[in-house]
Amino acid sequence: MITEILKKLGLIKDSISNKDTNNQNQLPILELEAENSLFDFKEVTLEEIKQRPDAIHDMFTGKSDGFLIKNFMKHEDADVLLSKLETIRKNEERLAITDVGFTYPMVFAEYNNRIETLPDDKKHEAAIEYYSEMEKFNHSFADEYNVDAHKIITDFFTSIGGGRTVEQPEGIDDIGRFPFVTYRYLIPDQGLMSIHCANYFGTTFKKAYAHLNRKVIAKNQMSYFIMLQEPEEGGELSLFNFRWQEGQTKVNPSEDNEIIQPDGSKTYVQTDPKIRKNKLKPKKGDMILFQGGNIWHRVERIKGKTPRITFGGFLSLSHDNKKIYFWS
Ligand SMILES: O=C(O)CCC(=O)C(=O)O
Repeated sequence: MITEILKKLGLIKDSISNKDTNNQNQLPILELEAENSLFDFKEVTLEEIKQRPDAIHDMFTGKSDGFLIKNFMKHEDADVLLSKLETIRKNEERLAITDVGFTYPMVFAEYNNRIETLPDDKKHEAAIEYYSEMEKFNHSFADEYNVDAHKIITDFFTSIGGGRTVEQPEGIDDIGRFPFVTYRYLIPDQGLMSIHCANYFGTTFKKAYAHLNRKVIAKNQMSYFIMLQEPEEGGELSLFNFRWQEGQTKVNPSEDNEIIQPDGSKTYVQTDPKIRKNKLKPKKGDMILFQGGNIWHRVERIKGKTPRITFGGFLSLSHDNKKIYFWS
């Protein structure tokens, strides 16, 4: 069930499909990396990005595409978060398990999709339970996880938030909050996140996004993630010189090659000679913050024995432009 939902959300794909071929009669993948940077994407230190006090708004409006922030998190803190995750994993504490790994806690869109399967008279109660629990997760994170990641990330987004306040969106009936983060664990030789962008999810899974849209301008939302554990090989973030257009879709969320255009024509990212990508390879402790709403992107398949583990979510502005919301 959870696997199906994550497949629907495109966070996982069938492990048997698309290893080294695309779906055009099994042609070899020709996907090419550009030699130059295709984006206004900067590698910066924490001090350097703080010289851009409205960096979040700049990404939202398209003035900038993103940043790789070196050494955002101390290795000791990343290790503490990893060891806590290991305990959670061993105890199998409500992991959102997929055929390529798991997320923890459950991402809001997945939870909302699960709620849709409940009888009508149970939906509201279940939503309230989720947002209340997630508010507790946010508040107790420092004590439970021994790293105040909630404050570290909030303070950082405040420093580049153009004077806006920074918080999590409120839940249904303003009860509880969205989770501020999720761990994303991808297992070796299977883990990948097939090509996606948040605007695609937002328009494809309207029900799951309905409440979020009331609070947040979800269109052109940004993504953030911190690399906690690098895989031996693969797992790069590929950004394609291919942007979201209203009406684009995929045959299913786990599709990794074919994008259906608004006029019904098809673009094959793996073989289209006009399409290029930049691959970004964050190191442990680095944060990537980018315009994941409209840049089609993929987390490349992992190789080797080490799982890839990231810690991240999404961010955008409130409708009155006074707040930055971040959630997962
Ligand atoms: O957590 C990650 O590594 C990838 C994040 C991503 O693809 C996204 O935020 O859309």
